[in-house]
Amino acid sequence: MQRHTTLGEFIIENQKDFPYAKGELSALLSSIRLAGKMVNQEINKAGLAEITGAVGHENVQGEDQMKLDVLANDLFISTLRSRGEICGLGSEEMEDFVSFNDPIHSEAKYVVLIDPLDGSSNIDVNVSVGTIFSIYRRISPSGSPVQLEDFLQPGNKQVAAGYLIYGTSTILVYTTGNGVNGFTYDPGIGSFFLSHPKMQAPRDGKIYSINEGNYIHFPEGVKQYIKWVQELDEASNRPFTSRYIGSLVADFHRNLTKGGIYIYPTGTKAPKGKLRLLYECNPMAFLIEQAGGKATDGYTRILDIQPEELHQRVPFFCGSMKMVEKAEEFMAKHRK
Ligand code: P6P
Repeated sequence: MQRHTTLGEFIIENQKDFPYAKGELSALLSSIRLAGKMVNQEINKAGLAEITGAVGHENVQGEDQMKLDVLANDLFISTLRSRGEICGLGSEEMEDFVSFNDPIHSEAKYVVLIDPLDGSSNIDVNVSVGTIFSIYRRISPSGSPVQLEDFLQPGNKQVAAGYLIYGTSTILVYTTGNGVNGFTYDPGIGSFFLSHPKMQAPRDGKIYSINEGNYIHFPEGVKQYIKWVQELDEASNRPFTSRYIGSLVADFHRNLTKGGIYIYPTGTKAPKGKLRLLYECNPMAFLIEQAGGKATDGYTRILDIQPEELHQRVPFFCGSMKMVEKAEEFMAKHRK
């Protein structure tokens, strides 16, 4: 009987894709795989285990911190730390990065940036949520404590990035710069199996994802783009379809699969945009480019932006190449 390749087998078969690696990628991705299984388990029983809802205080982002946010954050930190492959970690849930300074970890070559549970406000209403991760080689001297500069690298220096989507099924999607592959979790066996090989974003599409409730706050270019997608023009498949889940990983995964564009622009409520450059936009930008799509801040390639702070926010236009290019045309035309 023909069976699918497991994630572990795939990583080993493609170990050569991870430069200078002696199994570090395997260890790193297998720790993410393990943590993903544990988070998946907690999410699936969230309603029963009194772990839904807010913990009663805000996180560094000024957002209500959900119990599962904290749990997911702790699970990823402990699992990533246990494999000894990273010297530090930055997370949406923590103001500062964590430095692993013991002799084993301080010699490790990699740092990880993570949004442990993106879209967590949706958990209580049983909507898909996700984990987003981004991996860099450290640039500070090996053996020394990790530095902020190790995390403030432009996205074009990422060595791997991916996400887990905890939805109708749990899927892990990642890239090491040699294409994008997706693995579906089989809870009965406890393994991830290759289900989406060599993912490619359709070059064009007709789904747009944006929170139109913020319309009055949008820059003129975005307003004009929304007007354009809503015009009747059969030759260009318009009006487009609006789909906005309120969970980046879910909207991104649908657009990657079917074609589409996700936009979170600046606005008076979010002067620099809402999404965080380091652990949301950069990993998603790496993935979408590897899948033939595009990601910018409306003007500049996301992966070329030089980060200045750990929780920096940027505007985000991401998805099918032709759709992002069209939105950029409106942004350029109406640029102040
Ligand atoms: P809004 C979740 O908090 C998140 O970071 C993304 O997952 C999601 O796309 C976006 O914010 C939703 O933001 O302002 O539309 O509710």
